[in-house]
Amino acid sequence: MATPLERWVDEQARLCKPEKVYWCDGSEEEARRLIEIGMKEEKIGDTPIFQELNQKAWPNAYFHRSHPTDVARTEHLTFVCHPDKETAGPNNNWMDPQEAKEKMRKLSDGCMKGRTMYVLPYMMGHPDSPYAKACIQLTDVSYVAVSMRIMTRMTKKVIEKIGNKEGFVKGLHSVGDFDPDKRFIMHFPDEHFVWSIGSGYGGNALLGKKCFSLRIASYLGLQEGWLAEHMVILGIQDPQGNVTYVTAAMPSACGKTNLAMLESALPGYKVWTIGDDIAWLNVGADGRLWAINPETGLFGVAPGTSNKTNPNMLKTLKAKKFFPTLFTNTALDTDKNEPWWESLDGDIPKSLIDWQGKPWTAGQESKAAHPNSRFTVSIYNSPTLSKEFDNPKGVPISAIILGGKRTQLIPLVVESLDWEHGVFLGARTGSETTAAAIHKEGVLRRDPMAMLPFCGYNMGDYFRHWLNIGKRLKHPPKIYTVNWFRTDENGKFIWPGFGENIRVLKWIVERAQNKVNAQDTALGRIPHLKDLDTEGTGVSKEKLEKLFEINPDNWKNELSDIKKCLEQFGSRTPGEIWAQYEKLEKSLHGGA
Ligand code: GTP
Ligand code: SPV
Ligand code: MN
Repeated sequence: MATPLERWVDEQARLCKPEKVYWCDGSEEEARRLIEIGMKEEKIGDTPIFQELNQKAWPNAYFHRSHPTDVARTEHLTFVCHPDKETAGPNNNWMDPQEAKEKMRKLSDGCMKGRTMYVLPYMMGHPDSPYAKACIQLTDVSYVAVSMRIMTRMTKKVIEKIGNKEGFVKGLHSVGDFDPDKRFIMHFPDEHFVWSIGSGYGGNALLGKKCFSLRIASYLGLQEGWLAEHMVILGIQDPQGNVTYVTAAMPSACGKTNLAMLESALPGYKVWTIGDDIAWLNVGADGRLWAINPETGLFGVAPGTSNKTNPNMLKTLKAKKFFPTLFTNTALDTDKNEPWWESLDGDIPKSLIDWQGKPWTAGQESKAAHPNSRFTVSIYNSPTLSKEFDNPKGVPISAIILGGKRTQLIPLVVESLDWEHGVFLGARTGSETTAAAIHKEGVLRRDPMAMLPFCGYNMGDYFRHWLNIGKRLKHPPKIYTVNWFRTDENGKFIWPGFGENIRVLKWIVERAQNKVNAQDTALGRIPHLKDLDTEGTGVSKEKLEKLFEINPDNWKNELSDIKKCLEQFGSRTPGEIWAQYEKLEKSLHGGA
C-alpha cells in the first residue's frame, strides 16, 4: 500500500508530467552527481545551471547564473491563501484557495515535461528537536535540490519519520518557463502547503526558507503558541567567558548575516553563530524564551562581503568541510575562474564579466555583481559556529534586537521599558528597501519586526500574539532597536558598523547582566554615552551625540506614517499598541 507521501508525490507527478521522478537522499555523492547533471544537461536558455569555479581558490565552489528576470523575491507575486481574506490581512496578497489552486493547476499541467522531478525529504530543525518539522519539496531543477542540501537537513530518514502520516509539510516547485507573467508563490497555511512556479530564486524556490519557515510557520506558531521570526541568533561571549544569547530581526539585506558572524573589534569579546536569517522561538518550561535556527545554511548577500567587513564569512566560503558552496549572479573573473563582487578584497580583476555574462570594466555605471547576488554555504563551514547549534532544545534568549536601515531619525540603540513597549518598538519599525526583493530601492516602508513580507497572517493578530507570548514569559528578554545606518550631512554612514557593532552588543549584554544604567528619552532608554565604548573607532563625541539625536519636529511625519500603518489592521491592532503610540506622541510633542 502506498503511503500518503507516495500518493501525494504520484499525484503531483501526474500533473507536472516529468520525464522521471528521483528521490534524493541528501548525500554528498548525490550532490556531486546533481552538479554534474547541472553542468552538462540542465540549462537556463543556453547557460548551464552550474559552472565549476577555481577549486584551489574556492574549494567546492560552483557558479549559477539565474534567469535575468529572476534575481530576487517577488513580493507582488506571493500570495497567502487562507479561506478568509481577513485572516491574511492587508499585509499579504490574498487569493481564494480554490481559485489559487485552479490557477496553479493550469500553469503546472505538464510544467516538468522532459525534466526530472526531484523529491527532497528534509527537516527544518534538528531531528531530535521537539520543535523540528518534517518536510518534502518537489522541484525540477538541480540548483534547488543542491541548495536545499546546504540549507536544510536533507536525509532519507525524513521519509521514515513521515511514515504513514498525512500532515507533513509539502512544497511543489517548478521553474516553469521562467516567464514572470506566470510566476506565483502560493501559500496554503491550513494544508502546510506551498506551491511555487516560474522562479528558481532563493526565497521563491527554496521552499523550506521564507515560505515554510516564516509564512506557514508563523501561522502554525499562532495556533500552537510560538513565534517564527526573521531573526539571527547569536551568542555573545564576554571577557569572563559568559555567553549571552540574543536574537535580532532586521529586514532583508540590512545586516543579519554580518551580525551573526561578527568579528569583534573589542578584545575579549567573541560572537558565536547559531543562525543568520530565521529563528523559531518557544516559551520553555522554565518561563524563558528559547530559540532554534531551523536552517543549516547561509544564503548571504555577496556585495559588501570582504575581509574587512566580514572576515569570518570569507573563511566560511573558503572552508573545505561541507560540499558544495554556490555563488549566484556574482561577476566572474574569467582569467582566474573566480567569483567577484563589489568590495571584495584586492584589485578589481582585469578580465571581468558581469552577472549576466557581459564584459565589464571598472568605472562602468552598472554593477558587475547583481546587488542581490548571493552565496549558499553550509553553516558547518563557519569558524564561529556555536557549540549549541545542534542542541535540539535551542538556546535561552536574553535580548531581542530589532533593526532596520534608517539614514535619519532612529538612534543607534534604544532599550524598551518592558515587553509591551518592546512590541510597540517592533510594530513601529520602518526600513529603507533593498535589492533583496524586486522593488524600488531606498524607499522607506513600515516593516514591523522585519516580518512585513513574511508574516503568514494578519499583522494585527501578530502584534496580539507577541503580547500574549510576553504574558507567558517569566523572564522576558529585553527588547532593543538598533540602527547602524544613520548618515551625516554628506550621506556617509556615521557609525562604522560591522565588527564595531560589538560595542552596542556589549552594552546590551551589560544591561542584561544589570551592570550599567541607562537614560530615559521619549523613545525609550539609551546608553549614558560614557558607557558606550567607542575608543579607537574615530567616532567623536559630537558624532555619537548625532547618533542618538532625537528631534521631535522630525518625528511628525514618522508618527503619522506609523499611525497609518497601525490603522490598516483596523480593530485587530491591539489597544495596548495604540496606547503605546499615544504615549510616544505625548512624550515627543507633549499632547495630542
Ligand atoms: P538577507 O539575507 O536578505 O535577509 O540579509 P541580511 O539581513 O542577512 O543582510 P547582510 O548581513 O547580508 O547585509 C546586507 C548588506 O548590508 C551588505 O551589503 C552588508 O555589507 C551591509 N551591512 C551589514 N552590516 C552593516 C553595518 O553594520 N553597517 C553598514 N554600513 N552596512 C552593513
Ligand atoms: C531575504 O530576502 O530576506 C533573504 C533572501 O534572506 S531569500 O531567501 O530570497 O528570502
Ligand atoms: Mn532574510
